[in-house]
Amino acid sequence: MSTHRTAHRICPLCEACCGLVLDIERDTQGVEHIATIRGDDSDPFSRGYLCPKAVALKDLHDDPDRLRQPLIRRNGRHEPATWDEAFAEIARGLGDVQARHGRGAVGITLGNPIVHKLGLTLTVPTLVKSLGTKHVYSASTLDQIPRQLACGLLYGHWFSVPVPDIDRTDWLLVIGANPVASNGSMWTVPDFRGRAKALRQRGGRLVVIDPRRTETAKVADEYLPIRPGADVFLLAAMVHTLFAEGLVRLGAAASVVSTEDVEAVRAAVAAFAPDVVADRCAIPAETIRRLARELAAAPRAAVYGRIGTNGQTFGTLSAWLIDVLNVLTGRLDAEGGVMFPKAAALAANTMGPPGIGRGVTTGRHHSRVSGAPEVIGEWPITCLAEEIETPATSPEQPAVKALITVASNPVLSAPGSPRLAAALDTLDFMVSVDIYLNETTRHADVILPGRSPLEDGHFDVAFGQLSMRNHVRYSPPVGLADSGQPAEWEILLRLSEIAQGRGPGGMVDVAALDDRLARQEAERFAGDRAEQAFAEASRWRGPERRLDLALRAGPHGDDFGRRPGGVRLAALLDAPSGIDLGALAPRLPEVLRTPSGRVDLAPPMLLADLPRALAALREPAPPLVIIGRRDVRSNNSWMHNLPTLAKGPFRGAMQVHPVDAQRLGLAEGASACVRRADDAGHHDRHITVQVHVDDSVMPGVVCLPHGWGHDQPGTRLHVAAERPGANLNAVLDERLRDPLSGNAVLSGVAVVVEALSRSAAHR
Ligand SMILES: Nc1nc2c(c(=O)[nH]1)N[C@H]1C(S)=C(S)[C@@H](COP(=O)(O)OP(=O)(O)OC[C@H]3O[C@@H](n4cnc5c(=O)[nH]c(N)nc54)[C@H](O)[C@@H]3O)O[C@H]1N2
Ligand SMILES: Nc1nc2c(c(=O)[nH]1)N[C@H]1C(S)=C(S)[C@@H](COP(=O)(O)OP(=O)(O)OC[C@H]3O[C@@H](n4cnc5c(=O)[nH]c(N)nc54)[C@H](O)[C@@H]3O)O[C@H]1N2
Ligand code: SF4
Ligand SMILES: [Mo]
Repeated sequence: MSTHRTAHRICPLCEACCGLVLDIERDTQGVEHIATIRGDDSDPFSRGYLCPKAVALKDLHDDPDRLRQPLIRRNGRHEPATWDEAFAEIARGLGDVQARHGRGAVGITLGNPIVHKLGLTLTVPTLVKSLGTKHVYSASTLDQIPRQLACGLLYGHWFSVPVPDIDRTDWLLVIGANPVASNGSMWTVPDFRGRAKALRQRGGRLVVIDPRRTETAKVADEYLPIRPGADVFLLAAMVHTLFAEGLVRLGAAASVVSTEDVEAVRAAVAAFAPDVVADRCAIPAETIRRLARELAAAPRAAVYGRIGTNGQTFGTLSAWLIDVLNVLTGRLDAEGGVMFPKAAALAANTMGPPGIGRGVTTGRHHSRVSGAPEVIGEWPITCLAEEIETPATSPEQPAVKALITVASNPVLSAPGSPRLAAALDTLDFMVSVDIYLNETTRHADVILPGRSPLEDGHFDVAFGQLSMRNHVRYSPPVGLADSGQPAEWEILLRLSEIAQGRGPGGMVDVAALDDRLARQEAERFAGDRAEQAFAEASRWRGPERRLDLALRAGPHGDDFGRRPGGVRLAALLDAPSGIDLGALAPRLPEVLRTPSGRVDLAPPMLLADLPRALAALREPAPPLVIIGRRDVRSNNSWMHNLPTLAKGPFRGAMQVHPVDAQRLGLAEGASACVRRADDAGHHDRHITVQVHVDDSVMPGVVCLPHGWGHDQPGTRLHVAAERPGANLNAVLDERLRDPLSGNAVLSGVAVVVEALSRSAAHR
């Protein structure tokens, strides 16, 4: 007879961080497998919500293509190897590059799943430090770095990002985000749809601004199409209206925003009157003025923008203007406005002296070829290809000769991917810490597979800092059959020892290194109680031990016994659905870490970028541009191999407005060639797409999701390869960036589309 048990699990697949309950069945042979996955109704944060991806955790755990053993490339083929062989090969390959080109010649790329895995989150910094390289690249520069830069300048830390207090607001503007499909980003908000419905039921209003009538737009009171890339103009014009109509009212922020800064903002947007920007935005001036008035008049209101506003050449300016709107209408730090979460562990804005700090700086060094400034210690990932291709002219500034990729797939996720793929083939050595043999890792000499997320404990370090309600949750390993693979934190510690020249992996004493790191953490967090704190935390190892120390030292922690009843890891084990810590509460001025101790509303770096926007405003908008999209059954580049999600209609088609379809001779299901408008002769940059005629995109805009293109030779993604789709980033231009943050331009790039067939070439 089979028996059942349940396991609680925070979903690691997106930023909503839903609490799940797994029903685990033990069959007559004594083998356990996942029977069902459902939302955890007792979870105080996600309240039972889940999306279709949660169920695919089972597919991921069971996926026969998911690597369980290291691979070493021999004679162009990836062959299974032992862990000792793999680490020995890495010690040889990396050591060789370091000896010949210097330590700085080893680059690293860091991908999105890192932030969803505790072991990776806590250990990646150790690996990066051990490399001693400036060649650090991550998905941040394809994503949220403009938002982090704007918030860093205003509030003093990269991770002090206010989020809409959705459950108490009356008016919410969502611009360049589609939380019904993406489930929220830089804003951990499970069940956005349900919360939006509740907002409307209590008489509130949801407005969506997007070039596509998205799933979120469909649940809104008002939808306004905007021409891609025009957000900076629209937002500046809304700020302009607040000043022009005397609607500025700082509210709670009045004591922390200087009059000089407010006046500097007024002057900075003077040229962006609604009548001036309306045509470029494709939004009437009177509508722009009305939006500003509604925002100012609502009892409680918030403006939220996400990747649609970040992935632009004015990404940082747009991110900043969103905060300016919130500040100038008294929404910052106010209930129902945008508020700062108070995370239970590891949030910089809960550590150190409150209310003041060092602030943020950028450009401490610049990339070798394009001269892009470092931001948060990184260069733009769209610079990686040129940094590999361009030979070094001095030993102080090495080219990338070896590369480590950690949970990153830039060959599909970064613009200019064919160029990057070609560059990867010229590396002297490449290692990937990844779970698949895919479009990027196929270039690696050695692949080290991380294990199934269900084998590890889970805690969200980043998303507690972005949550719409304060809470704390931890999931222990689910306890299915042991794969025998090392944990990823062990893999990364071995790599960091190898990078320091301390021998092949077999020789490295990972346990001793882990002890050392935890001891340092105990001293940092527990001070004179470090010895006891270390001993108590040592019932765990690795990330859990460090997490316990951080929780106890955190703002809700037990302060190592001084605050009985406070949070510690053992208490979380006793609360499998998590602990609610209440609605967001005001945090000004304590949350600030700016040198001034104020909200620096008018950072000179941003004011200096506005003339560039004004110049762009005078240029005509291109006739046809491409934008991206997300689908709830997909996640960036790597979930197309999971059968539960892959089945059903093809989700990688390019949407074309009927008017454009007619003009271009494109029929439903036909195939079309897409290339960049300015790209003469780069044949590898043409992609062939399947057309879907759809009036949800505005005329002049075509829409294709990123993360597809699973037709590369030498990969092992059997399900994904059946319907590979086309790689949007093969068409986008790696040279287009936001100069302040280094973020890639992912949207609004001019393209040419030509019909290839009148009927469906592929499904
Ligand atoms: N055109 C366009 N491009 C975009 C975007 C866009 O909107 N438009 N969005 C951008 C954004 S926001 C992001 S975040 C990036 C994401 O881009 P990346 O950071 O490259 O992340 P993914 O595409 O999610 O690929 C994740 C990689 O990690 C591996 N992986 C998955 N789980 C694990 C694990 O548990 N352990 C390990 N070690 N590896 C794992 C997968 O096999 C895959 O290789 O894409 C960006 N690219
Ligand atoms: N199902 C699913 N969920 C995901 C992901 C996924 O791939 N699939 N990825 C995760 C990741 S890594 C991230 S970063 C988040 C992103 O979360 P979101 O930012 O919500 O992501 P998108 O759904 O791409 O929404 C961006 C919106 O911007 C619009 N847009 C494009 N260009 C412009 C423009 O110029 N102006 C304006 N105003 N809008 C524009 C697009 O049409 C799109 O609707 O989602 C996360 N969640
Ligand atoms: S929305 Fe879906 S993928 Fe995201 S955390 Fe919840 S269940 Fe997981
Ligand atoms: Mo992202």
